[in-house]
Amino acid sequence: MKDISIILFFFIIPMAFADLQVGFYASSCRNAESIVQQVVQKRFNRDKSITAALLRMHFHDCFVRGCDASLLIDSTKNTTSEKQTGANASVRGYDLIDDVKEAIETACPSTVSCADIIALSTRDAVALSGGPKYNVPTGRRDGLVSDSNDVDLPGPSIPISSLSQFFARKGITTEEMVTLLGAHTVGVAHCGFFESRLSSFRGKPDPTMDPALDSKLVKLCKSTTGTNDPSAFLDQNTSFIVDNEFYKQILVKRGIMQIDQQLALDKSTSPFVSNFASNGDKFIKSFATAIIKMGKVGVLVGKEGEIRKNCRIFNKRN
Ligand code: HEM
Ligand SMILES: *[C@@H]1O[C@H](CO)[C@@H](O)[C@H](O)[C@H]1NC(C)=O
Ligand SMILES: *[C@@H]1O[C@H](CO)[C@@H](O)[C@H](O)[C@H]1NC(C)=O
Ligand SMILES: CC(=O)N[C@H]1CO[C@H](CO)[C@@H](O)[C@@H]1O
Repeated sequence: MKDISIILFFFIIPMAFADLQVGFYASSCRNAESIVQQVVQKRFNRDKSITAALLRMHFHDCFVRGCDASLLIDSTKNTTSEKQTGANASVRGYDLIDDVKEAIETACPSTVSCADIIALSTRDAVALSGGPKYNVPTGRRDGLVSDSNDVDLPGPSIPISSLSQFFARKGITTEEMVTLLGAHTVGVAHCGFFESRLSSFRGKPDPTMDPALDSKLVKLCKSTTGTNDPSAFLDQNTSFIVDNEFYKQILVKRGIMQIDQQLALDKSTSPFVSNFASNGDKFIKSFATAIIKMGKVGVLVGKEGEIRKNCRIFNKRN
């Protein structure tokens, strides 16, 4: 009995807690991180919105089954994968991941996971956009399941208390949640996600929205048609820069989505918002720490999962 517990302790337990590590590919694929950086840089040069795309992709991947690239799997005739759901609708950047994967497979076949490619690409794009430069622990493995029924992400009108509970279930504190939502310092939201806040919809102004912003968004969303849903920058001032401007904007009622505006109003989150708004360096440092932590949620390591050859398709099994 004693022997068995010793065996369990030294072999099984360490496997279960096997952790990610910075430089995981240093010997197996020496250039992995520089290849990722080059492809991301190339894309960024012609499309600065790639940073927003990757941040959102990273979040949507990590908060369904864990950061296992399950989001990248395409649906088939028989299966509906994660990306094919309302919540994920409009997650973009899949083609950038394909480009990185192709470059990496050429250098080191079947070595670098798609899950790590998401984390590394996001890191590089954030740095290019004025955000923090940080080391990303790697060693994630790619998941073997992608099912649209697993997707249970909150919408933009969820109350803050429920939002905190949602993040707490993944081990993320309320302060870290406020930090992660600082990702809304880049990128856009389509009218469909904030229209219900507008005076045109409510018949009267929303007292939590700057009237000038309301007028601007009413005009924008008027042009909505069946297939065309216009979008607004989530950070109305420095829309392509990863900085603390998002927090300053919500303090002056210029948040686009309800969830963003509520961060500045709810007692449980407003102190963090004020703090980040007045301390840009603190936000930048905290954002790096929070993204690294998000990137560890529910990861597969060791011999779990697989290293996909094509990020959109599970490897063939015999
Ligand atoms: C549970 C909390 C969150 C909710 C309800 C939420 C909701 C949304 C919604 C509705 C959009 C607009 C999508 C569109 O119109 O295409 C959006 C965009 C975005 N979200 Fe969030 N979000 C949350 C948390 C996060 C987190 C944690 C991150 C990253 C760390 C993130 C990053 C982004 C980015 C960068 C965009 C812009 C995407 C683009 O330009 O394509 N969000 N979010
Ligand atoms: C789809 O489902 C059918 C019937 O269950 C099965 O015969 C077929 O092999 C499946 N195709 C794929 C691509 O999984
Ligand atoms: C926009 O951001 C810049 C740089 O952070 C700041 O100096 C300026 O006051 C901001 N303007 C508005 C209208 O918020
Ligand atoms: C990229 C992608 O597959 N998006 C899907 C998200 O969900 C909507 C609604 O279910 C689909 O129409 C999109 O194709």
